[in-house]
Amino acid sequence: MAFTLPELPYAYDALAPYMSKETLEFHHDKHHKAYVDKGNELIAGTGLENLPLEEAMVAAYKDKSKAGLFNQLGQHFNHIHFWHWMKKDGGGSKIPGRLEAQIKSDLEGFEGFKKKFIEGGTTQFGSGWAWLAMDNASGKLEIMKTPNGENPVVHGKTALLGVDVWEHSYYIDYRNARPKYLEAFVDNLINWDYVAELYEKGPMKIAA
Ligand code: MN3
Repeated sequence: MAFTLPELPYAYDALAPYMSKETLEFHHDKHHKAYVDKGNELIAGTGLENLPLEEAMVAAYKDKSKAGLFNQLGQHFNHIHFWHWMKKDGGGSKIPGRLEAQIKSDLEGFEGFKKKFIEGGTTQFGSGWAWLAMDNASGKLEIMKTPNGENPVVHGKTALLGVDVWEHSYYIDYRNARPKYLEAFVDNLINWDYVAELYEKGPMKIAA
């Protein structure tokens, strides 16, 4: 079962001016496509070919000889969700009820979330991601940052929201101003309905 590049859930110009058509064309059509193509190439003959993406990704992460494969599968997973974590006229503090209540108790509300999430993305040195994650054991919400293609899933947590802080995600629109990109993401792009949908599903169980 080969991995395939999903289409964007909106038009290429839908997120402008916060994320331009040019950024989405490069990011989706070139970068995400390369992870899919390289992932399909590297997974051949590993015995992981027939697993669902999430299981193959965790298995590749645990096997250090498969670090190259993990990078592609991690990034494929991250980007599948990343496109849905944004929408036109998104962002801000209008968060669906139950999720809002837990953000209030675990992260000091929207303002606490925003501060920690932007701080996570800003201080991730080099390429990587910042996350709103749920710990699978405690159910608690937390902010994380990870390098390269890593994500909360490989650390036993559920990824509720992630922001790509690789330069390819913001350099065309914001140049080196990563904090400005992160602020625009939080204030104008987050698709809270999709975040809430993942939240309501609860901890992501991955067969080991
Ligand atoms: Mn990317």
